[in-house]
Parts: sequence; structure tokens; C-alpha cells
Amino acid sequence: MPETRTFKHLLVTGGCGFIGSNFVRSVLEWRPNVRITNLDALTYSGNLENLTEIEGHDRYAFVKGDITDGPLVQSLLADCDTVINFAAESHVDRSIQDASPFITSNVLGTQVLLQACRNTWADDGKAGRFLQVGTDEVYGSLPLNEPNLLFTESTPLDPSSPYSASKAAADMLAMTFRRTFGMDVLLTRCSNNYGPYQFPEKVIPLFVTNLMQGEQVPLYGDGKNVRDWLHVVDHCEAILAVLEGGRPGEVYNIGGNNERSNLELTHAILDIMGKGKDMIRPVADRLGHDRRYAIDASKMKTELDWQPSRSAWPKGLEDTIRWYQDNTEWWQRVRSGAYRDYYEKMYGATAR
Ligand code: NAD
Ligand code: TDX
Repeated sequence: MPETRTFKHLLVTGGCGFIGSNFVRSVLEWRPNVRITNLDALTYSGNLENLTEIEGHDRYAFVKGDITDGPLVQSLLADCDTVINFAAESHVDRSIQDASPFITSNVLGTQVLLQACRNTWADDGKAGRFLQVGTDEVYGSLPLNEPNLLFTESTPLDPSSPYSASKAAADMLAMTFRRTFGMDVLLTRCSNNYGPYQFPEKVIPLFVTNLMQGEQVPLYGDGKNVRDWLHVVDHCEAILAVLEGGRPGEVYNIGGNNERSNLELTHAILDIMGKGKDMIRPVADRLGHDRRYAIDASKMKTELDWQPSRSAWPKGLEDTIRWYQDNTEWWQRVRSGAYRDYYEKMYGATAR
């Protein structure tokens, strides 16, 4: 086992999104001596309501701002020893409509963060750690007829969508700061997450909330595309394991060992919610739709002794559906767009 690294003050970017908010909440609970500053631009998917329960927490501060704002990032870094970059445009379908915000936030934003770390930590003579949160989508698509093929950390990058291309560029940039400047940079690449607080444009919360409103669910193409589903809190635990025990310059694949076709997933959701197959609406396929993602996460097990514990199927899915059923106000506000008014009223334009 590699030496365990401790840290005192984390700069989390994108902490108001789905995974970031689960991570902030979990780490405040799991590590009682760690402080967290959360830098988030509150784009359409960033939601302060995801973290209502920790507002006012004495080890937590929120800063509204953009990761492309170098001076702001550098001012925040002065007191931080670790950065974890969740901030990104994250939805494949949106990247197909317009790639430009993906290049700005995911590529330029990552470069600005890395440069600010280099400036700050080099000046201080301190060596901070930078963890880039990546995705399995950078590896491209696996065929359906070779079920034993998995993505390993050395699988060549072969992105299919503007989203995954922007994430691949960010990964590569991060690694150049390791190789060129010797910074303590490392990467994770995770499979599809599910759980509480996921923006309802992604398939699970979209389908669940559609069904709760009596609407059909739009299933792309033949429904045979396969994803490897991981509970978000398992992902947070894995990221923490990498932050504390990962080796600089390494990539760590994270997955649920839980492959499901979209059709299987849809049937499971319908069963759990007591709905019939007539609620499926077949729609045109996503352009460039990757057929199958499947992760070999054995490095996480052998090096860091991590494996998922909350992703058991269908229990993890049942728990997640129950969360959306118990939190109708949250998703109804998100879906109606009324949460924007909430931000304005509660925090104004430059909330801190
Ligand atoms: P999300 O869309 O729910 O959250 C993204 C957050 O980043 C939001 O709070 C948003 O306001 C913020 N943000 C976006 N651009 C910003 C900018 N320029 N400056 C500051 N903040 C900005 O996304 P998510 O699903 O939580 O994903 C988080 C990260 O994890 C992303 O990097 C994504 O690529 C990666 N990832 C996601 C999954 C998944 O299944 N959701 C799987 C693997 C990796
Ligand atoms: O309405 C839909 N109908 C449908 O059939 C939607 C939104 C999706 N789908 C299919 C497309 C995918 O095969 O469901 C699958 C999952 O789609 P998404 O929820 O959009 O996720 P995906 O494209 O797989 O990407 C997700 O996992 C990897 C996250 O959005 C990324 O941020 C992450 O990197």
C-alpha cells in the first residue's frame, strides 16, 4: 500500500453539481479535520440546494466563480494544499448541440486551474496535489460482441463526442503538468454514476421523474447500449482513496462492475416503479452513440483496497428511485427552472 497522504484544506471545483455535492457532503463527514472551499460557477447544473444541509458549516465555504478566472483561483489557492476538479460541462447531448462551453470549461478551465496551482505552489515552495476527475468515455466505445473486453488505464484514448474529447484534452493537459513541471497530478476515470442530486437530464433521474409525472421515457435507438453503473457515494469514496493513497502521475479507473443495457435499466426502473412497458417511447439514436463502456477497476482494488459497496443491483437503483420519490420538491424546482430565482434571492450575483 502506498503511503497515505493527509491534507488540510481542499479546493473543490464544481462542488454544487451532482458528484461534487455528494463528495463535499461525504468528505466533511468522513474527515473531521478537513476544510473545504467549493468554487462553482452555478451553471444550469450547479445547484446550491444540493448542499443546503451544510450551509453555515464551520469547515465549509462556498465561492461563486468560474474556474477560467485565473486571479480568483489563485487567490483561493493561497490557503489550499489540494485541488480536486469536478467542474465541467458534463452532458453528452448538450455537447452534440454546441461544443463551445465544453471547450471553455473543460479544457481552458482545467489549464487555468493547473497553471494557478503551479504559480501558487511553486512560489510557496509547497507541493500541493491536483486530482483531475475524468470519465471512462475518453476511451471511446467497446463492441457488444466481446464482453470480456474492458477499459484499462492503458487503453488508448479514442473519444466519440465533443464532451469526451474535451475531457480527454483535460486529462492530457493535466498529465503534461506532471511530466513537464513535476507537479503532483493524478487522474481518475469513472464509469456512469447514479444516486441523489443528479441533474434530471441524465438518463436515470430523467426517466424516474418523467414516470412520476405520468410521462413516457425516451429510449435512444435500439436500447442495447451498455453502461457500467456506479453509486455516486462509491465514486466519492474511491476519489478520496486516490487523493490519500494514489501515486503522482498515475491514472485510476473506477467502475461498478455493474454493466446494464439501457433496455435492462429501463425495465428495472419500470418494475421498481410499478409501470408498464407501454411507458417506453423509442426515439432516434444519439449521434455517435458509444455502444458499450466497461471498466477494469482492478488497480483500485490492488493498490488502494477500494471496491464499490453501495452499487449492488437493484438495491442501489431502488434506493436512488426512493430518493427522487422522497425529494419531489428538489427535482420539481430543478425541472421548472425555479431554482435560479432561489440563487438570486439567497445569494445574489457574487455569493460567497
Ligand atoms: P454536473 O453537471 O452535475 O456538475 C458540474 C458542476 O460544475 C456544476 O455545479 C457546475 O455549476 C460546475 N461548473 C461547470 N462549469 C464550471 C466552470 N467553468 N467554473 C466553475 N464551475 C463550473 O456534473 P457531474 O455529473 O457532477 O460531473 C462532475 C465531474 O465528474 C465532471 O468532470 C464529469 O466529467 C465527471 N464524471 C461524471 C460522471 C457521471 O456519471 N456523472 C462519470 C464520470 C466522470
Ligand atoms: O433520454 C435519454 N435516453 C437514453 O436512452 C438519455 C438522456 C440517455 N439515454 C441513453 C444514452 C446512454 O447510452 O442512456 C445512456 C446514459 O446516458 P446519459 O445519462 O446521458 O449518460 P452518458 O452519456 O453515458 O454519460 C454519463 O456517464 C459518463 C455522464 O453524463 C458523463 O458526464 C460521464 O462522463
